[in-house]
Amino acid sequence: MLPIMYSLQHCPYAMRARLGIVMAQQQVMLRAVTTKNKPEEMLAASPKGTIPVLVLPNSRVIDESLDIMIWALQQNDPEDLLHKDAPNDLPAMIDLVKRNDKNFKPQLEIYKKAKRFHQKNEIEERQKCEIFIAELEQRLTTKSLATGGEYFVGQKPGLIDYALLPFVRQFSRVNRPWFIQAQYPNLRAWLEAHLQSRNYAKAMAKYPLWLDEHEECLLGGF
Ligand SMILES: N[C@@H](CCC(=O)N[C@@H](CS)C(=O)NCC(=O)O)C(=O)O
Repeated sequence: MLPIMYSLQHCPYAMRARLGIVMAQQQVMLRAVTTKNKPEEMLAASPKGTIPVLVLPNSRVIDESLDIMIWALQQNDPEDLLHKDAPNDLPAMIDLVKRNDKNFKPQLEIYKKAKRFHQKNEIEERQKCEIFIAELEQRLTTKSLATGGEYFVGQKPGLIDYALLPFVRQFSRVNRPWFIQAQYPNLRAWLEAHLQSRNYAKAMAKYPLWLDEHEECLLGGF
């Protein structure tokens, strides 16, 4: 029996969880849902009603996207995204993900809204987002000079890349003409490389809605 994962196509948290599953080469049965029509089965497993939700065959429920990633990579981590030989890296990665979720993501929502409704505060709200974006750019640049590689934490790519990818992508798409010429060349190159990768394509494969067709589909595995 495979784990079941409730997922939402463009939700950045669900994207993060799917990326974790793909990078860990795990297999789950994916149930594509919408926020307007959450399945009873999902709410019974996780009454707080956020997506993604992973239900393991032993009935354990994991309903935080970062925890789903960590669970998947603890099963199998072929690219050592948990950096097992550098014990300080995982706490540093988790800390950065938490700052993304707690500070950057809410500010990103304000920026998106300002742009969508042509509010006067678009630039001001974008600049608040840029505090985090500039930190990411700086991390890539510093690492690049020191080690010849471009990493957020430690000496190689990690869980952090996949945990932040959907959010940086959202930011880049709010005002694309601006982002393309903004002073974040390393972050732009990092983003482009990921968006063109096979793993990203796998994690973004489209599934029919589970409620409509009661059809669940396999995600991950090789
Ligand atoms: N902290 C949660 C956040 C997940 C989350 O907020 N997902 C959104 C969709 S992108 C959601 O389910 N919102 C509830 C709703 O819209 O009803 C996680 O990391 O999994």
